[in-house]
Amino acid sequence: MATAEFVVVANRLPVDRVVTADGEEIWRTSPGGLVAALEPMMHRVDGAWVGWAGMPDTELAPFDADGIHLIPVALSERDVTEYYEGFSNDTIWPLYHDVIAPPQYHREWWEAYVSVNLRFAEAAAAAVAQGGTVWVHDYQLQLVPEMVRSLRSDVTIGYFHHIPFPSHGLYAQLPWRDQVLRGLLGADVVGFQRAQDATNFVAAVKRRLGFETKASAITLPDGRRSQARAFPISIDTTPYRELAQRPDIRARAVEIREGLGNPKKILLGVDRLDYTKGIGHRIKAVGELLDQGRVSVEDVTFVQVASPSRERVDAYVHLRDEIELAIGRIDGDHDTLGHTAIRYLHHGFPREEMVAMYLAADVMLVTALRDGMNLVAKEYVATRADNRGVLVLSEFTGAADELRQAVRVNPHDIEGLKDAIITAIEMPPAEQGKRMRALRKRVLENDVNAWSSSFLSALRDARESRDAAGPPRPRTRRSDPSAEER
Ligand code: GDG
Repeated sequence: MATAEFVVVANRLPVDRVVTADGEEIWRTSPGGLVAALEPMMHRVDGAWVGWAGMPDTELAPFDADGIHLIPVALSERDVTEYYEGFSNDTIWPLYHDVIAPPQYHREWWEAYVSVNLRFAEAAAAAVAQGGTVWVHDYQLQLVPEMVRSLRSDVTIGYFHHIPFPSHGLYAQLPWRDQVLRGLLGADVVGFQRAQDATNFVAAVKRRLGFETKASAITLPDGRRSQARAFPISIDTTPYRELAQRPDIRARAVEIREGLGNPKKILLGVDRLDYTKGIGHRIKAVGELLDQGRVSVEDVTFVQVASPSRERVDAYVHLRDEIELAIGRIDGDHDTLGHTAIRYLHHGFPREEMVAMYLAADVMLVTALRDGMNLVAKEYVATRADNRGVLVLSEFTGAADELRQAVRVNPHDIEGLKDAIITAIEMPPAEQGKRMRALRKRVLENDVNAWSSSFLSALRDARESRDAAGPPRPRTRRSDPSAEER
């Protein structure tokens, strides 16, 4: 029965099924950027979440977990291969991250993407109450906004894109480029991380579909309007601030330092093991600093947490081999029995342990080659109530638009990256404090609640202006190529 006033649609439900030590099967909140961003809001509003439970070939009835009504969408093993690992993670992901890895274009992957998107759209359309709101998330579901609209013209639809939207020169490669734009334009508000992403989208719409655009506003041929704007995502700062104050976690940070042989400086990287994150560039820079004697293994330890990700996609299998070979060589050349140059951890950690690592880290290295936002940068800042520590931040992250007082780097420039690492290692405490205070002000004031409130308020405005304008009226313009196509 369609009763939910507010429906979130995302590829994954915000839970994982785990078996406890005593054999009991329970649902546990799963890690990841999107869940971290939406979980606090879902606890506040009376809504439903449509998504995949993470297990292929499993039909599940809707259920409640932690006060959230969850509506599972079933995916077959083949759907996972073609829609998720294929089209989402091996076509769209590399294309939208500036073709850092070559995107694979396969027609059968596209067909799977269309049919799975329709399944999500049907589940959302069945769940949402009359006149309710549907908020669709991310690049796996770009066709869902238009599909929901065609099934339920009474609802307000928002879409938020967590990853970059590329310039037209790259976007134009996509064989299904016009269909994807039309899919997104089903939303009343299309949200992006950075102003540049929104600009790229509006330019693609104008160029490919010939629709009328004015700044962030797009007018469709039926007279309906869609807004494309930036809403930079953030984190729920409360758990990070609270965990960072806990005596046991502070003690754990000291223990981590001791376990590393009490180096003078600890450098830290925390990423999913993904080729967009620039882990290889970071390792190369640290390796060269050691080779050149600009840092010593006794004084500086680099800890790299690389949580396992997309392990069945070829590009990720190769990346893991490359990273592990590079680290093995550097460690082999520089380690002593008491000190490790690069401590590499290829597994996930509980949030408590992550916070202890953030507290132990003198320098946080975020060197992504392209990243929608990068929440790790914001998490590090949120934990540093001591106003110590230095954030080295790639210009190619969404976070760089906001976190201006970080040490900014172009990760492709290895010499520049090495100099930035040295600057961070040597930064006097007063300078660290000045920068960290400004970074903390920004992150604490613009948290995930501010993000979701501003997106939802834009959706409310869109609904009000739609109601005021009345039902859409078709507009035929000779110059509209979409009209010719129809
Ligand atoms: C996508 C976009 C955008 C990582 N390892 C562990 C762990 N994590 C947590 C981090 C952070 C999250 O996962 C990763 O978020 P990021 O933003 O850094 O990156 P993506 O996963 O690529 O996220 C990105 C984001 O969506 C949100 O819109 O910012 O640009 O690519 O929260 O802390 N958490 C725990 N253990 C780990 O080992 N507990």
